[in-house]
Amino acid sequence: MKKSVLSLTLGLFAAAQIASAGDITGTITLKGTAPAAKEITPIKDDPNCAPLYPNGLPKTKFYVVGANGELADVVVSLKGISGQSTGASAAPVTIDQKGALYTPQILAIQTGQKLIVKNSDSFVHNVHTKPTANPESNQVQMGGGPDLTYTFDKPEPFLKFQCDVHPWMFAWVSVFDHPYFAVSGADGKFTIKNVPPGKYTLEAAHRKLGVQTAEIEVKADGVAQDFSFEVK
Ligand SMILES: [Cu+2]
Repeated sequence: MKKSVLSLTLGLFAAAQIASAGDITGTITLKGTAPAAKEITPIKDDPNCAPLYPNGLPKTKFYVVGANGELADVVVSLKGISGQSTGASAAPVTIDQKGALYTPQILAIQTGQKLIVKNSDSFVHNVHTKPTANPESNQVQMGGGPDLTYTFDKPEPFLKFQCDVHPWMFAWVSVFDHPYFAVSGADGKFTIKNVPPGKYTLEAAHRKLGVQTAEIEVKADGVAQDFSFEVK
């Protein structure tokens, strides 16, 4: 009796191992030299913001590239999947407004997932979304005021957030109706976890450098796929 329970347990364990999903990992690089980041000069004329930067103005972050071409802020996702959002039960994601900048500037969430927008500054921001598939919204948020919470019902790439008070403040939020996406980090690396084995089209999207795709097959132990973007 004990033996059969043990073998059943081992059998279930083996089945779980075989059915287990794999990770998609890779590194994104940039060939060529990205346009140089520019100082956000309007900050020096803003009485609230200028005092925050006594030692030099912050710069634009349209291209975040490492010393060896590692490219951050690329949104990597599986294409052709829909209706698999787990956003309602996923942990909320946060954007902070600090120093009159949005951090992070590029992020990705699921439909139905909470996106919390904080104002860590002592002055007012006006959070204005400019979606293409979801309803637009426009909300004043006082300095240190209560968080704003957003959810989006429809998938869309690079949904734009901007501040109407500080016209240099932007963030872009890609919304997916499935959990299979990631944003590359400062090291250019990304990991999409727990993808069921199968053949997929993998998309890598950079807001300025466009979109690339690759045909991949995810095995039980995952798959690696790199992307290389080029400055034209
Ligand atoms: Cu603002």
